[in-house]
Amino acid sequence: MTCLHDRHIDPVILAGLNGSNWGLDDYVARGGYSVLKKILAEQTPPDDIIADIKLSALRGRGGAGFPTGLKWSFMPRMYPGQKYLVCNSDEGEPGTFKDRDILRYNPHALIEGMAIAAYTMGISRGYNYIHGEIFEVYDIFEQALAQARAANLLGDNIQNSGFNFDLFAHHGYGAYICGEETALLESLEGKKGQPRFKPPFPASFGLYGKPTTINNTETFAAVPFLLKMGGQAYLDIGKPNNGGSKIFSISGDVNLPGNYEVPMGTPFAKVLELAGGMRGGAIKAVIPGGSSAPVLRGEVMMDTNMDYDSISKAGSMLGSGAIIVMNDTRCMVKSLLRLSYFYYEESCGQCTPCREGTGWLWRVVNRIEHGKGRPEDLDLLDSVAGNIMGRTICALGDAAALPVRSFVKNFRDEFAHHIEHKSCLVPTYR
Ligand code: L3W
Ligand code: SF4
Repeated sequence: MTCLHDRHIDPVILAGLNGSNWGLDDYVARGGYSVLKKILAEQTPPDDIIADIKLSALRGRGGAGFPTGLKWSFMPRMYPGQKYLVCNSDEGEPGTFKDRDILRYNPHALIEGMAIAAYTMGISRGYNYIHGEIFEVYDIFEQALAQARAANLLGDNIQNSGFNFDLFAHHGYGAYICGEETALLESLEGKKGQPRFKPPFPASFGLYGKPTTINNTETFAAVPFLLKMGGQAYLDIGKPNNGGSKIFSISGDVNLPGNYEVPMGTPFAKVLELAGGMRGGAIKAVIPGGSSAPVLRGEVMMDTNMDYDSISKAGSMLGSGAIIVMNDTRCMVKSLLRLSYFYYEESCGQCTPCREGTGWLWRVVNRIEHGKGRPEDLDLLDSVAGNIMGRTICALGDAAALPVRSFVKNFRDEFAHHIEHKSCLVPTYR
């Protein structure tokens, strides 16, 4: 089944989904598992696989954009004990809804990608941690695992190659912070999901203290296609340092919100066009990479391409590729109020700047929105945000501070109007 709102060009990860089934037969009919079978039959040297992935410039699709080949090369090869492979399907970033579609429509691409990763890094056990509020896709993934086991694509002596790898699904409970990789590991171990200090990184101290490689769902799902076409061809889909295609989840004031898989480096204007263009007003603001990424003015985005380097040059982050579009009827104070509350609510409370600062930010934005703002509040917001950034255990602190700073910087007139006139500069706001 395909979501009516999904429209794709040059699809790779979401390939073959329109009208096709997520099951094993359809995946195999589309050429699925051929890369894993070839690697196992030929006993491809792991270094060759890592070299191809490095060449492709595949970067982590969960938010940080860390080079995947480099991450895989961190895994100690000769480690005598258990090593783990973990997929982060704990998709919870406001605006992001791509990983659930991979699990819903193409779960075998993820399983094949993880099996290839496990072979490459010499890992025999893996987990897929799935966000607790997504039920339907959890069941689909469990069924896909059962299909793969029955076809000897998981388990012992896969395809008579001597390679063993089993993979299990784990359902979280819906806490946003468990998408942070070390909080996810704590939760997977059965503990409270709170981030650990890094370093040590999971590559050396991961699940149960063992070497662990964690990648995002979309990253693993890209691997079979990448290796089938070769690293150079995959790189050529995108642009240098930003290889391949990327799924963008586009939401907000557009006519056709949904997931769009396009080559990395596609102009934002083209993605907006695929999503049916603006709805209900002219473009005013865009958050280009999930709610943790700084908001940009619409006119800046209309001149920007969707890849890590271009978005970073424009002053924001590509993040997980969630594009939130706002038209000129939206009040930026009210929009920030909702985001601030989210981070306040989701802070795990371990570190003081985040625990206290996120609530402080929310309270100040709340009083501005409700006509009780003070002239000094804009400087106060900047100061509180600045005192959170870089002083916390995990990235949630920065993620709470960055939207505040960027909303106030790019739409200061709206905040000042709220404070001075006790009313909204956007009277048509719904
Ligand atoms: C070994 C080193 N490993 C880095 C690994 C590290 C991790 C990856 C990236 O935050 C961002 C955050 C959110 N030796 C290493 C090393 N690694 N140096 O590389 O690490 P890092 O620290 O750059 O990022 P992170 O802590 O993973 C992720 C942003 O993504 N974000 C979040 C979206 C969340 C979702 C969701 O729904 N759950 O999508 C969106 O923008 O703010 O900045 O694996 O171990 N020397
Ligand atoms: Fe918890 Fe916030 Fe500290 Fe992250 S920054 S560990 S969410 S208190």
